[in-house]
Amino acid sequence: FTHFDIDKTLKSLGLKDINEGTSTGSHNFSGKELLESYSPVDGQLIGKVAITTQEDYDKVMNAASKAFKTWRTVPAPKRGDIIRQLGDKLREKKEALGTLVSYEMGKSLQEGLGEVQEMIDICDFAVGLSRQLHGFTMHSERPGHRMYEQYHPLGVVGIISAFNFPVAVWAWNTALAWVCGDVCIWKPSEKTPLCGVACQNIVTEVLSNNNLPEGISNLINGDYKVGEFITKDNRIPLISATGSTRMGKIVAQEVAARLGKSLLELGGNNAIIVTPDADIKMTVVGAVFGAVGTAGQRCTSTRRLIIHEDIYEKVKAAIVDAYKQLRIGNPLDETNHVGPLIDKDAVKMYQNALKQVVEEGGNIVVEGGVFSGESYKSGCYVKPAIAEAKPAFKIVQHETFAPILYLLKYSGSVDNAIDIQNNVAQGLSSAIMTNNLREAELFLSVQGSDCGIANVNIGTSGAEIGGAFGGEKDTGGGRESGSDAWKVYMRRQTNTINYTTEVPLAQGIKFDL
Ligand code: UN1
Repeated sequence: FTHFDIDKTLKSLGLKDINEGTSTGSHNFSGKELLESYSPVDGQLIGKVAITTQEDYDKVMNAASKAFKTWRTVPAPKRGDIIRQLGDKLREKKEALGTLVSYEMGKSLQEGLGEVQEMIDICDFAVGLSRQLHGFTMHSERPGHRMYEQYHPLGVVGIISAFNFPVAVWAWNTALAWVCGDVCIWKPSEKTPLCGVACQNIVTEVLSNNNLPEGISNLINGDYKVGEFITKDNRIPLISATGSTRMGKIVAQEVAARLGKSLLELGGNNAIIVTPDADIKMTVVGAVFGAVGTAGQRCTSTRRLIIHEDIYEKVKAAIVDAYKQLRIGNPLDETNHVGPLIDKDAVKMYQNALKQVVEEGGNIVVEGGVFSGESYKSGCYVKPAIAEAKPAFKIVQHETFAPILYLLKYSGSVDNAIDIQNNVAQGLSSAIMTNNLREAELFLSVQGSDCGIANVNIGTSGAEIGGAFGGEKDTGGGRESGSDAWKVYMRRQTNTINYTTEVPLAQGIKFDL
């Protein structure tokens, strides 16, 4: 493909040539152990990033703590203006950053650009929010007293993010944390470290243009051992972690052991219920994009279709037909729908899941497989597959980060489909396809979906930033992004002020001295 020049992209994002080693943003840790980043697109080494040592971390933490003392005194709307500038910079860099996301992570260029758009959107949201960090006032029971609550910045916020959204998840967290007056330390996935450095470079430029301390934004790199620097550090009141349920359970325990707060956004096992009143055309678009978009590596990817028996064969035929039109290949080629999986371990997990569903009695209706040959030489390109399965299969209960869609059949009323849908450990995203108002409302009611996201007549993936994003049960319970998700990044203080010359006690207690 000719329209894509990796060197130009890397340069415009401030990333140096391969082999030179890349500094951790503005902190130059050269001469250290290096993390290598290989593209799943073509298997090439893209760059190397220094792994953060304990000594480096101490420096980062000191810079962050110091920067917090300055940043928290900047009025929130002024902090919002810095985020506005970040949004402007991201608009400028959208093409380059979207291209890097696509090349380092493997999602289609459209989706890479879409991810940068999500960053821009959350910046815009945060700018408005910077004038709306509201608390309540309440009436005191005591005469001459005023009561109100206010929100103060928390301090240093730790962010752990996953490879599948290598830049947007950072932005969802930082844009809010920064307008709230916090400073951030980010550990991106060790599978997408260059995206991390690119973002750090962008924000460092904005901070330096405004003479602000660079410790407002910090980047550390490495695997879970580097993650432990922040999860176990009691100077960090909040850890926001996105990734697998396995990772989240470890992080939650480490953070809880020191009574820190955690915001967890973990695995999903998202289903679309297709009722006899569904619009089949809409169902196909929602389900196919949900299942194969980002090669099935979104935490909101559609994993299960729960279809009523009366329309089961019809829906199955339409979906199988749509799969025939999918083009799998280089994600930077815009005619392709689906790019590679992140790495060869992910390919193994995909293969194991397909083996397991057959062993448990499932029936493959769209055959999987790994592509080989020159255009697929990274070994990470797989065929999106579909299997007919039973809700209770172990593999159907499990989140496999790959384009595998399970077809499940239900009979009777929509309650039965809702039961199947809810009967998994995860609770992130869910959807119903129906033109029947009663079914739709039931699905959204207290007896309906138990997920953090429940949609009608759209799929499970592709949430907008304006809503709170996250889910229940094994998904971890956290909410990021829009609505009032900002509150977790601040500490609430209740204030009572007495403007009389008496000191009456609450609850009418007499205490005469
Ligand atoms: C994720 O997969 O980690 O709703 C988040 C969506 C995206 C976010 C996915 N906006 O699919």
